[in-house]
Amino acid sequence: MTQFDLIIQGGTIATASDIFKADVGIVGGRIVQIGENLVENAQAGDVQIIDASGRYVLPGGIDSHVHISQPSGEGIVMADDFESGTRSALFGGNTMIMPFCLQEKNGPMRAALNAYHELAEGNCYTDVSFHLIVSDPTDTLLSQELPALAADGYASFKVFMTYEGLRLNDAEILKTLDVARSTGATVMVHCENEEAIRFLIARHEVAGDVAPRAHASTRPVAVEREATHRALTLAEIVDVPIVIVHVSNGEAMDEIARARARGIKVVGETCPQYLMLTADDLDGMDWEGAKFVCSPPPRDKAAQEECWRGIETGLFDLFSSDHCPFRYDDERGKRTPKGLESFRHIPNGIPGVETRLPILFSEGVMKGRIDLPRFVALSATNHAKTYGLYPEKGTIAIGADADIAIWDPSVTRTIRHADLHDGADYSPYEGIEITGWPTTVILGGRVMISDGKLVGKKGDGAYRSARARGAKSV
Ligand code: DUC
Ligand code: ZN
Ligand code: ZN
Repeated sequence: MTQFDLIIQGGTIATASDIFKADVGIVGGRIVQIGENLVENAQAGDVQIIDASGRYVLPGGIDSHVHISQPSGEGIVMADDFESGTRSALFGGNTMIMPFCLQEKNGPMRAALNAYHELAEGNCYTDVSFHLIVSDPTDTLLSQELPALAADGYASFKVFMTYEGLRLNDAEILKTLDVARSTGATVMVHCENEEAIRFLIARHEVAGDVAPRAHASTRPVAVEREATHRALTLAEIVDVPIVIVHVSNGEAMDEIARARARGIKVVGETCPQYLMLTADDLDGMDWEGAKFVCSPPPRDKAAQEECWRGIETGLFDLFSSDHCPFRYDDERGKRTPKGLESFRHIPNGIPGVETRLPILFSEGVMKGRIDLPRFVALSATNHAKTYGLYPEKGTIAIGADADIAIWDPSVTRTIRHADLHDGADYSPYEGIEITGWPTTVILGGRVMISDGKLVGKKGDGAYRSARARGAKSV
């Protein structure tokens, strides 16, 4: 007989492969038993019991693409720090997020990482792990820092093909991919052709076309398709797996499918904005379109359907929020004075860490587009597998961390920013009707949200290191 700390009783469990009814027994923050009648067979004692009948017991969400407290240019401040960002994530059914640590130009990555750890330390409501944004691939970074960091569990790098001061050229991307190949790290790529964007921006500004809508017209599908093809080709040349992040349309998806057919290992990611928003949302009055400025931009209804097809068929492995929050009514956010003069200065990114999973559950599972195992794969399991956290994270199995979200499919809610918990002042998904919400969230065996109420504490979440590909779990 086992003395459990916590038993989740009578729920329907889903993993990325199965759905079954069983109880979950937890000891010391881990799942130790999955079976029938655990309460009846448990050793008497001080055990907490959660009745999950009528609800789904799912792995806590892992959002592997989130921006928190990231330096975003002069006079611009991100709306979330680790406290508000992880709190919001938790309310959205997540038990782990993976934000980005940005290397300063001419700066060592370690220094940026130490500063980032300091921001997170003691402030998190979920577990966190970090990706490293490579902005300055010096010889020292490539030959010494990144290999050492990958060995220390910082095993995913992000590179940008766009943005002044951030983008890498092809030679630099090749070198970074090569480090990933030798260290087993994973490279995430933001695919947009910077030269083409600059050309289009200049053309729009000359024509006086400077409102937020021009953000979408200067970053058309072709810009993303070309860069996606190029990134995949560079990975093919180096012979290393690659993650194509925030894919927004069918043409970029076709590039991924063709690359896979050539034998390239590609992980594809899409996000809620490409299922729920279109470029028309950038048309808002009084600069309100700025609320929807993100890159790549939302496309059209046909592209939304293509992205749904990728979700349904398995072309996409990851569904992430790309939460990158700026306040709207704020001169340090979307209404920065320079941004009011031209769309190209509007901070890029939208909030969504809390609404990612409710949107996928409601629009995907409840509307019959995907089943629960696919929801689990897209929301947690594949993130853990891609970034070296599986099987401790991302599944419900004996020995796994007891990171669990209990979903009530009968709850209906309308998304209102006033009800969310991030630091922004709007939601791009305001007014969308949702069916199903995570009502109880458990992190490492500790109940953090109970029937919709926060009962966990800041600091209950902690940094978790990942493993490079091929490294063994200890
Ligand atoms: N890319 C991201 O991944 N997030 C926000 C902004 C961007 O361009
Ligand atoms: Zn990006
Ligand atoms: Zn992002």
